[in-house]
Amino acid sequence: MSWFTEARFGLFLHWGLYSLAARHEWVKSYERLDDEHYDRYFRHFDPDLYDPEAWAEEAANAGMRYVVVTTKHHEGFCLWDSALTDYKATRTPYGRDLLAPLVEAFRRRGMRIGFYHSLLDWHHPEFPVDLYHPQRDDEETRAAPRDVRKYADYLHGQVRELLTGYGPVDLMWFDFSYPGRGLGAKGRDEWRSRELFDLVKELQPGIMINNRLDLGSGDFTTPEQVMPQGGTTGGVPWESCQTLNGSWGHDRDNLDWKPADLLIRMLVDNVSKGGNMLLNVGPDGRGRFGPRAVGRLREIGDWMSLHSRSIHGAGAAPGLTPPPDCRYTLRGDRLYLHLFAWPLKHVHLDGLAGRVEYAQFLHDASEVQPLRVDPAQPGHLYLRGLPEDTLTLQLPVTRPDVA
Ligand code: JFZ
Repeated sequence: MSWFTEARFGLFLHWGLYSLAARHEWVKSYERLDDEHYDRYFRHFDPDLYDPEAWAEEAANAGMRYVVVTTKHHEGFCLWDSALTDYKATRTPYGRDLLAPLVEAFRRRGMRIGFYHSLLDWHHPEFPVDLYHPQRDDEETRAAPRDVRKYADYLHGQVRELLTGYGPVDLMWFDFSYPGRGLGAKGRDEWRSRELFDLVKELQPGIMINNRLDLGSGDFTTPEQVMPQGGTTGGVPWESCQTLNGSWGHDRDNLDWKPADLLIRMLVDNVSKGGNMLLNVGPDGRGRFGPRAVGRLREIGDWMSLHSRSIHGAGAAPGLTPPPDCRYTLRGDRLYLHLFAWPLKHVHLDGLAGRVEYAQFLHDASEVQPLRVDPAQPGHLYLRGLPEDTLTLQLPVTRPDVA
């Protein structure tokens, strides 16, 4: 599983019928759309511009090393040609399997493959109504009780298909459990999580499974849209999943886009705490990433082309505290200092005096000289009195890596 902590940066893909509604992947639940209404997205699903090679290229250029794709989200629609349902891409106007070409394209780029699979299913007739379900508790549902065991059989059967039909799968991302949360609560008993976990490991012995099966931490944990403080997962690998704009599915009118420099700082912050970042793109109904997503991926890629050595294979620097607005990442014996804000002329590094052989900027390999306090120089008066173990580096007034 060392590939996972080596990779540090992955692409999350949320793509399904909700991409046509283009107002959040929870639209069916939020707006309580019934099956008949929601069916319009199924009947009009035809992503004619779908080009997984182009997606894989954008991801690779951004420095991403793995992909996690929604094989099925809560709406129940399947991107692959499942034998267990007709609610799948092959029965839409598009008429073809979407998953196999995606897996091939990303594999060809050397990327690891992850499958997101929703435990919730708002389409399956045996999935018991619960507080999230678009069809809430009513006379009709009480008259025709649903059998969660039958749904779990379907769930296990589909996972078997996914893990036998697409070659090696590196990661399984189940979503999500809500045990003991009122009407229709679901967790390990309903999903038969232990049995499912064992099935996954039997079919793909090398696979990593996330922590949302209600079985404890899993092989890795998945804090969502927050920045963990680090050191809090007790040594379990972790990955924070993040959106570009607060929504996972394509969300046309959303204007809450994070700028690329923030996304880069988020990535650095994750790695400095020993975690991964899984950054989401919600492709649109024609199968495109959209200009705002592409713009950000390319800006991240520009940065990664010069700085990926501080990300891939890097992690936290135990025992070292960076200056304010800075982060450390450590890779072997190389320590990387990330300056989120540019200080005036000097940066003071506690505890590093005598421990650094040589310092340079990463983007152009130019030397960064340490400051040696010269008692004869009046300007240095103000720098005296720094702790003995502090290493002070001299910086240009202007950040050198920008035009
Ligand atoms: C879930 C999904 O509902 C959502 O649509 C998206 O796919 C996201 C990646 O995962 O959302 C969750 C799941 C779990 C929690 C919060 C949001 N949680 O445990 O707090």
